[in-house]
Amino acid sequence: MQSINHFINGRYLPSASGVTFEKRSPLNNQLIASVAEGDQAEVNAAVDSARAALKGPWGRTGTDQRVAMLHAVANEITRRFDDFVAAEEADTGQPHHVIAHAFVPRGAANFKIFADIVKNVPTEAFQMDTPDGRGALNYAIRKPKGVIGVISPWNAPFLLMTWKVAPALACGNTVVVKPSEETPSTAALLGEVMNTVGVPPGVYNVVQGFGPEAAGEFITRHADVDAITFTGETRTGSAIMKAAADGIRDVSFELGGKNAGIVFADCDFDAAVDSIFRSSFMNTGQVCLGTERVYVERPVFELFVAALKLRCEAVKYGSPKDSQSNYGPLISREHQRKVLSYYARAMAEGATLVTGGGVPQVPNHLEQGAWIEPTIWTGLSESAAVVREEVFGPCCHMRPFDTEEEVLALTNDNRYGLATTVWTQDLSRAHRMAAAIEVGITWINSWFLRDLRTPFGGAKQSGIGREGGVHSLDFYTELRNVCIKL
Ligand code: NAD
Ligand code: 6OD
Repeated sequence: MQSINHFINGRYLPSASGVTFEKRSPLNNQLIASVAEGDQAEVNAAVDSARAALKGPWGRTGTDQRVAMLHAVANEITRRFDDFVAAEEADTGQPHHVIAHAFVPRGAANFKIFADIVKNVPTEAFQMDTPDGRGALNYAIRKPKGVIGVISPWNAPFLLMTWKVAPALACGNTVVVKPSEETPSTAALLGEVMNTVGVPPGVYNVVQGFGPEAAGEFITRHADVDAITFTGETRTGSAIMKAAADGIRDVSFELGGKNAGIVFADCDFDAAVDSIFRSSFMNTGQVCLGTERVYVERPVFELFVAALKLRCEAVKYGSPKDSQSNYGPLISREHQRKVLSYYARAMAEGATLVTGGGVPQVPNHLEQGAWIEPTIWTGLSESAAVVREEVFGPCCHMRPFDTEEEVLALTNDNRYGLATTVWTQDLSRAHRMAAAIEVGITWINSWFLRDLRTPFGGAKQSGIGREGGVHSLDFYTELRNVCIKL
């Protein structure tokens, strides 16, 4: 069994208290790691070391050198690709192809893209008139915000953590990261990479542990943390926002979603089935951008339901090491209980079960894992819990629609506003829909196609702020204006 420690000031350390917690495999519930459980002492040490690095070598590192170091981090992640894949597979149990093709490569890409953006993006300048006719020049400079608290979730741990850490470091900040208690491994492993490429101690710190009244909350409440970037549940975002109010600290939030997939009858049917299957069921439905509400134009509704059902019934449950498997478990038995309670609620509220709805038969050695069937319902009203609330599991409710206005109203009638996919060959309609849907990201005839230069974030209760491209610089730097009288 592995031991996973904090990474503070360039060193791996246990908790001062000696307290640890268990990390169990989602595949079979076996104990796979003992993880140091961080408390106020570890948070204080990590924040102090982050502050010292800012005042020390990191604060004196020029942009070129920082950019080169972050490229080296990306290259080292790529060199140690198999280690990161193995660590993420152990923590999440997700299929090898998802982790090796979608999630881990993004870790390296995050470091490269933000290093390049910081190097290449100019700041603004304005010349102005003055009464004496000599004028003045204004120009903006960017300064790191300071010590950034990074609180990240378990569903795509390495991708989501580096999506915050990379721009923070590229902008010259230091970070204190609290990975999810469910997925401690890749954040810990990244410390080795930082040491190998010579990132100074204290620039990247990791405190392992829990959220409320624990390491996560202590980071968000620490007076010397200058800003907090968080990905996770909307409810947690609300708690963190209250903590950040003390000291008026800035926040960037990527929160929950209840995303709609909208399928018009004129779409490329096979491509739409393929993509909606991925968006609803990839990563066992544990994707914030995933589709849990599917609206299909009536003429193709029955066909679409049947096609998606077939895809669900063909999944192969198994461990990442099994090359035949293409479908993993949920993150934990606790999350399995939550998702199953939604499955029961859907039936109690009168759903018609198209497929799934329970725990699948898996080989004996996996029986204790957090397995769950991909599930489709029809026939529920829009007020049903699984139509309104984020389940964060492999499930969707499907409903037919007749008009563009109707599906637009259904789509927007939700407190979340993260992402939508629209399937149609009619370009004018696609543009109309994209402009009217109240979300941060609309994909037309695609899903999860990510250009890291684009703004990413949620509308309504799906988030605050935008990250990605230059938008990340707006959060991770303080933009100052300098006005020179000429
Ligand atoms: P979560 O909110 O339970 O936990 C996220 C992180 O916050 C964990 O590290 C946890 O320990 C920590 N935490 C919990 N309470 C805290 C507190 N009071 N103070 C400080 N830290 C605290 O979320 P999760 O279950 O890990 O992740 C799933 C959720 O994340 C879903 O709602 C999903 O939609 C959302 N998510 C959103 C995006 C996005 O980009 N919008 C991306 C991925 C996941
Ligand atoms: O692609 C990204 O940058 C991103 N934040 C993806 C989020 C996935 C949610 O599960």
